[in-house]
Amino acid sequence: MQAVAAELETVLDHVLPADDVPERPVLDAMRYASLGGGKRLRPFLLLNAALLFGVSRQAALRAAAAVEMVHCYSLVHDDLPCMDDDDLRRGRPTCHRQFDEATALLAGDALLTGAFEVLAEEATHPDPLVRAELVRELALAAGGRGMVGGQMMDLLAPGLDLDMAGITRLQQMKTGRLIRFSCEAGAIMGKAALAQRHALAAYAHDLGLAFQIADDLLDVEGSADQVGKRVGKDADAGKATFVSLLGADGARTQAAALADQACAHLEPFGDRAAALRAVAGFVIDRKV
Ligand code: GRG
Repeated sequence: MQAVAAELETVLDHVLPADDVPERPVLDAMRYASLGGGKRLRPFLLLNAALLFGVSRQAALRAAAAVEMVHCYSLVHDDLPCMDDDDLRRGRPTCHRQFDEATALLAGDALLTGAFEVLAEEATHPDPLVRAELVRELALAAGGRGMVGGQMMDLLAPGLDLDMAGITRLQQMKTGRLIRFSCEAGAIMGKAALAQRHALAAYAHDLGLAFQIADDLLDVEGSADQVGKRVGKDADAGKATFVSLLGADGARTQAAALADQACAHLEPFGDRAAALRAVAGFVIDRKV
């Protein structure tokens, strides 16, 4: 993952504008929010899924940069005073703390739109139909029926009294859809057979839920120093989570079962999917 993170850094540095122009603060804020931090899980998934189908590494890294730009936008907006109102992200001041609220809002907007610019460029894929499908699928994953819809449910959650089915739906939209896009994008770029794409989508579905359960556990059991962001947020906000419904041990057992199930979906790819299998273990054992 560190090796992918280093490669991604170079691509992000290249695609993110850095001009000495009057509007420079927003460009600086975009770079601040997306360079030099994060686990780069989604880029790792995208790259390794793409490599299964012989996609060029450079092209896959561009699509990986696009998905990370959307992820970083979501973190910037999620941290704003009108959302979670957080001061710490990736172990550093949040974007609106480092700059100001308006600049952070605009930086998030520009990261989101910039992601589609990157996907639409020929260097990402020679086939315009593939580029169009990447754009459409990322829009679906990030929009009102995906991440944004999940975030809306999350804001409403303290008043919703969600059960397991409700929390699962919320999390699948809020974090799961972007993870699923990351895995499916590799199949789209490699023009994979539908069955192979479905196998990756099923893997991503289970991995995304395992990832979210681990996130809920870190929110309860981790420290801000360790995780790089404020913890205890869900309990403070009175939100039901996988941990509040299943208990910490029950949540750990469920995350492990989901990680195993995720790996089982990779069976058609044999040993070539070793990196994707390994990341399922990382996702549930992670400390950040
Ligand atoms: C504001 C439109 C909008 C959406 C925000 C994804 C999201 C929706 C908010 C993030 C808040 C959050 C802590 C969600 C829990 C799971 C999650 C996405 C954690 C952060 O992702 P990581 O752990 O972060 O991959 P790094 O920093 O490693 O990239």
